[in-house]
Amino acid sequence: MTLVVPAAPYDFELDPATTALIIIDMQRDFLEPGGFGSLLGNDVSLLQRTIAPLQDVLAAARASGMTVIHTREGHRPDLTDAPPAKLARGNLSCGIGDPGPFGRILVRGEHGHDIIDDLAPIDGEAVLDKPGKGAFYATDLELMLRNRGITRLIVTGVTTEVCVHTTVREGNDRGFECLVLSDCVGSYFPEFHEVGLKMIAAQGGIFGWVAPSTALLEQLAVTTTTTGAHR
Ligand code: C5J
Repeated sequence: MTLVVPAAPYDFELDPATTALIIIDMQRDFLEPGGFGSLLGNDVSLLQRTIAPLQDVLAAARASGMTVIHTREGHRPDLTDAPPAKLARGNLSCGIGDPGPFGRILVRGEHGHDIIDDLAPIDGEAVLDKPGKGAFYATDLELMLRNRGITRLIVTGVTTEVCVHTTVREGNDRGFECLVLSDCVGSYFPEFHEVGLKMIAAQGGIFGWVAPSTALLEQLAVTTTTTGAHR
């Protein structure tokens, strides 16, 4: 079943059976007060505004049978997968691997590294640990998507101009059609968020499409009420 979502720069067509919802890095250390993000002086409320719309999208995606993939940015406890340049960047007194308020910063298995309770994955949803900003770099994301016949991505999460943008660019170069939901992505820097979204849809959709979550939800509601879940 093809759904037509009004979007910029033009309608985005998708079939839930061949589309994946990608939820980027909705981790405690980025979103919760007192975590790594706020330790760096950021206002985490700018990211928290994405949670409620993303909960609605996640529920609708689950109901439609869409593939759901959650990502987490972080590293092995021995940091062997963290480039020295990434560890050194920023000259931080409390950076990656150091003990932080929610455990070691961006280290797998630590409380702060995990996904916030409001968007906790359920059985059957892949959780993809990524060492970089992009979800395709040094992960098996492309393999999972191709094996499932996925051609389109709904991209959500944080932060707009960093991990979301990098993932959209990586996906676009691999031939995936990406729709970014404007209210389900967020940045500590509102101006980067705004311009980041414009960059995606500019030039006829140079990296992809942008739409508010309501535009997708209205279409998904039609499928679930008329046909029930797809799979
Ligand atoms: C950052 C991310 N900003 N998930 N990570 O370092 O965007």
